[in-house]
Amino acid sequence: MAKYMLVSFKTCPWVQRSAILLREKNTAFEFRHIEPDNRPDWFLAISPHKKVPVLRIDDKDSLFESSAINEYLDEMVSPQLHPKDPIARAINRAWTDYVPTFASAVTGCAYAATEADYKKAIEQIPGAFERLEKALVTQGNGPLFNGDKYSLVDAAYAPFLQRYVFLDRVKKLGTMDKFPRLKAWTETLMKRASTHSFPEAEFEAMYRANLKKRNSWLSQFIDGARAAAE
Ligand SMILES: N[C@@H](CCC(=O)N[C@@H](CS)C(=O)NCC(=O)O)C(=O)O
Repeated sequence: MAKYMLVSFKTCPWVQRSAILLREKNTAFEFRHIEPDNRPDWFLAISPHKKVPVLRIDDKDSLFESSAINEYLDEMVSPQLHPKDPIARAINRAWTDYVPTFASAVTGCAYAATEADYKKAIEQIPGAFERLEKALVTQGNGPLFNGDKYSLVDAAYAPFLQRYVFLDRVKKLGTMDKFPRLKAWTETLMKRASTHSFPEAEFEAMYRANLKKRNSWLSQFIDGARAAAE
């Protein structure tokens, strides 16, 4: 069994995707958290873009980019979660490739500096949700992306669906209520132990602290809003 170290910033959603996969595969790993503002030289030497995640294997090889890491882990560690059927696999891969666009549509409002920018940012959310809702309906009845079997697509979206839930608690958006399959999928993933790298209330508090520090328009609402995971 290989020795894995996952290099991380505590609240990074891209790291979380790989941590989720390692947990889904019951694979032991060292979770090494570093500070974004103080990236050590040993990390800079193994991360070509200076980004997390990096998966260090047997103190020898270093992989970067969460999708590449997750595909590698899926090839190396059973059970294989990517579908065996080539068509299903290509469709899964295509939906995983949509995550960066989905993530910026759904969490972009957290970075808006003014109320006008916030309003413009939240206009992006229904379109992104609708695309995913249609994909979920095409895929079947859930509760996961491919039905009963957990997949790389579930691991890829879980961190971003979780952040939408956090943002909705800071200032009510309510957009997900209009997309029942997406809502059910999100609830399933939020309940799943593998989604969580930290106790839920602790993690939501970390997320809120980052949002507050960012001083975006949304930051002003944090103190008044209750975190449901508390
Ligand atoms: N496409 C990358 C994104 C990774 C990423 O953006 N990581 C952020 C932290 S959440 C990072 O390391 N940012 C540091 C930087 O941009 O300098 C992946 O999927 O791994």
